[in-house]
Amino acid sequence: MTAKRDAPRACLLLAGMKERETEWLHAFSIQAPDMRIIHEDEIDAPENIDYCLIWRQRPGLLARLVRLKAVFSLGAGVDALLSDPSIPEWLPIIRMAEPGLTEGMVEYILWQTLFHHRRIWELIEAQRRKEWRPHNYPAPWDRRVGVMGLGVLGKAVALKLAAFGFSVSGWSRSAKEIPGVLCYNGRTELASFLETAEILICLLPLTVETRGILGARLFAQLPPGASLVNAARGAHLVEEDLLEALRVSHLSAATLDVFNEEPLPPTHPFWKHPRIFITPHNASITDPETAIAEICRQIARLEGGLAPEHTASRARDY
Ligand code: NDP
Ligand code: OXD
Repeated sequence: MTAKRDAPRACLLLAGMKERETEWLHAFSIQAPDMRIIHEDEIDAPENIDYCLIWRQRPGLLARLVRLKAVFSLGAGVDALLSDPSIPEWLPIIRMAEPGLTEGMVEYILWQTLFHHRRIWELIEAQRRKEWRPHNYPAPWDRRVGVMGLGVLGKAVALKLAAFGFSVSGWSRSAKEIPGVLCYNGRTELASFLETAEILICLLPLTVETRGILGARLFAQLPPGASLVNAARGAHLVEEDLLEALRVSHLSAATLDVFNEEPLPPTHPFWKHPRIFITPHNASITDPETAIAEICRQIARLEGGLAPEHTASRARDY
C-alpha cells in the first residue's frame, strides 16, 4: 500500500462500516495521513465534518452534520441512501466507482457465467453418485449472455464476457454503443433483449422502476432452460416466481448473491434448493486501497470547485 502525500486535509466521518472499520482506518492512515478520520461514536463537533463515507447509515445521522459537502457511499448501490428522507436534497451522494469493486464483479460474473454455461452442478451431482457422465455444452460464442444494466459494472462485465468469446447483449435505460455487445434500451426493447438471454445477469440499481423486475413476466420471456445470476439487490427478485419457474423447469438454475433479507434466514427455502446457488452478498467488495485513491481524487475535485463524478440522481432514483 503506498502513501498518498497529496491527499486532501479534510475531516471525514466513517459511518456504518461495522466489521470493516479497522481495515479502513488503517488504510486511511497510510494513504491519506493528513485527513482527519472520525468514528461515528466519537462525533464531538459535527460542524467540523466535511465528508462522510457510509454504508449502513443510522437514520438521521447525516442531518446533524451541518458542514457536510458530500457523502461517499461505500457501495455502488445507493438505494438505502436515496430512501433516507433526512439526507438534504442538495447534498451530493457519490456512488462508489473504483477499479477494485469493478474487477471483483467482473471476476464473479465470469465465474458464474462459466458455471452456468458448463452446468457445473450436473458434474457435482454426478460425482456424488459416483457416476462418470460427460455432458455436452456449446462453444462460448454459441452461448448468449444478457447483462441487465450497462453502467460502471455492467459495461465492464459485458466487455469481459465478449472478450472471453461469449455472445453478449446488454440492456440499459439510455442507448449505448459498446464494442462487441448488442445493446438494447428501454422497456420497448426489453422483450427482444430477453428472448435470446440464455444466461441472464442482473446488475441494475434498485429503483422504483426495477424493484421486482425479476419476476414471472420476465422469466416467461427468457428462452426455456435459461439461468439467472442476480448480483444487484434482493428486491429485484420476486422469490416465489423464481421458485415456480425452477419447479416447472422453465429456468434451469440461479445464482443469487443478494436477498430481500440478509443474512438469508436459516429456514429460507433457497438454502436447500438443488438449483439455487448462494453467495453471501460478496460478489464484489470495495477495496480500501483503490477506493481511498478515488475518494481523495473526488475530494480534490470538490475542493477545487469542480462537480464530483458518479453522483446519484434523485430524479433517476440511482
Ligand atoms: P450504475 O449506476 O453505473 O449503472 C446502472 C445501469 O443500470 C445503467 O446502465 C442504467 O442505465 C441501468 N438502468 C437503471 N435503471 C434502469 C431501467 N429502469 N431500465 C433499464 N436500465 C436501467 O451502477 P453500477 O454498475 O455501479 O452498479 C449496479 C448495481 O450493482 C448497484 O446499484 C448495486 O445494487 C449492485 N452491486 C452489487 C454488489 C454485490 O456485491 N452484490 C457490488 C456492487 C454493486 P443508463 O446507463 O441508461 O443510466
Ligand atoms: C454495493 C454492494 O452496492 O456491495 O457496492 O452491494
